[in-house]
Amino acid sequence: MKETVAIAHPNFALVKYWGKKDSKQNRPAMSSISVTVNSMISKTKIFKNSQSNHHQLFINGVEESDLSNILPPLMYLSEFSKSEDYLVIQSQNNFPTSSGLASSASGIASLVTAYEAHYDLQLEVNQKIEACILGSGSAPRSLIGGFVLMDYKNNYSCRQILEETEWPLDVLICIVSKEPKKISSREGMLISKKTSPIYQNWLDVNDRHINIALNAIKEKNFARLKNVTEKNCKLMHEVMKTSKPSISYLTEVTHSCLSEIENLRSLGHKLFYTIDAGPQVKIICEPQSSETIKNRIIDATDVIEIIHAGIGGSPKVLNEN
Ligand code: 2P0
Repeated sequence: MKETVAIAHPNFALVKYWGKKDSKQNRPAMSSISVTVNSMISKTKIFKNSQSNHHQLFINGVEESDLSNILPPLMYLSEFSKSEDYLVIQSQNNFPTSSGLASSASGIASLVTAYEAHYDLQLEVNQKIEACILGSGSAPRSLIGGFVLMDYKNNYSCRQILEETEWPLDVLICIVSKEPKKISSREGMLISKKTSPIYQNWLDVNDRHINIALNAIKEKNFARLKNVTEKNCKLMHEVMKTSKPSISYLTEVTHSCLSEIENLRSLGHKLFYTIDAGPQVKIICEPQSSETIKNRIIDATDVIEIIHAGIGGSPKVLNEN
C-alpha cells in the first residue's frame, strides 16, 4: 500500500496574527512575519484507509475525534486529486502539542505536503497556501524556511524575506508548561475581535509593524527587530487581556523568564522574546549567547526544559512507496 511521509517545522510570528477577517474561510485579518525553526518537527504519514469509511487522524498515536481543522484542507485538496479515498493520517510532534508551540501550523503544513506528494499534484504555491489556511491561519508560513512574510493585502501570498542560512540566529524555546491551552487560538481570536476595545488599534498598527520588521530583517538589524517584535507581542497580549472575558496565557513562570531576559540584557547579551497563545517564551538570540542564556534561565526559573533551535527550512517529503 502506498504511504507518504512529510515533515514540516513550526514557525513563530514576530509580527503576529490575532483575529480573523472571515471565520468561515479561516482568513487572517492582518499580515504576519514569522521565523521557521529547525529542531522542532511535525512528521505526518498518510495512506488509504481500507478499514473505515471516514478519515482518521492520530496525533502522537492517539486518535482524535475532532477533525474540524483537517477536513476543510482535505476537501479542498480532493478537488485536485479527484480522489474519494478516506485516509489514515498519523502525525507525530517531537514537542508538546496544542500548548502555544505552533503544532497546528507544522501539522497542517506537513499534511498538505504529504497529500500533494501522495497524489502527485504539482500544486501552485497559492493553492498550497489556500489549503493550509483552511486548516490553520499560521500554517502557510510553515511552507517556507527562514524569515517569512504572509501578506494579507496580496491574497495571503507568502514570501521568504531571508533564507535560513542568511541570518544564523538561535531560537530558544522555554517550555513553561506542557498542558494543552484552555482557550484555543480560534476561540480567543473570536472573543478579542468582538470585545476588545483596542482591537481596531491592533489592526491599524499592523502595517507599521510589518514594515519595520521587514526592513529590520532585510538589514539584519537586531535592535530594530527586537523593538518591534516585543512591542507587537505586548500589544497582542494586551488585546487578549482587554477582551471580555479577559484572556491570559501567561503564568508566573512566563513572567520570571521575562525578568531573567532583562537581567541577561543588562549583562550585555543580545536577545529578545516573543510569546504566543500559550505560556511558553521563545527567545531569539545571537548563537554565542545561547549556552549562557539557557543555563541562567534553567537555574533562575521553573522552566521545565529549553529546546535549542536554529532557523529552519521548508517542508520535505521523506519517502513515497
Ligand atoms: C501567530 N497565533 O501569528 C499567532 C500568534 C497565536 C498567537 O496564529 O485559528 O493555530 O487555526 O488560524 O493558526 C495561532 O493560530 O489558529 C496563531 P487558526 P492558529 O502565530
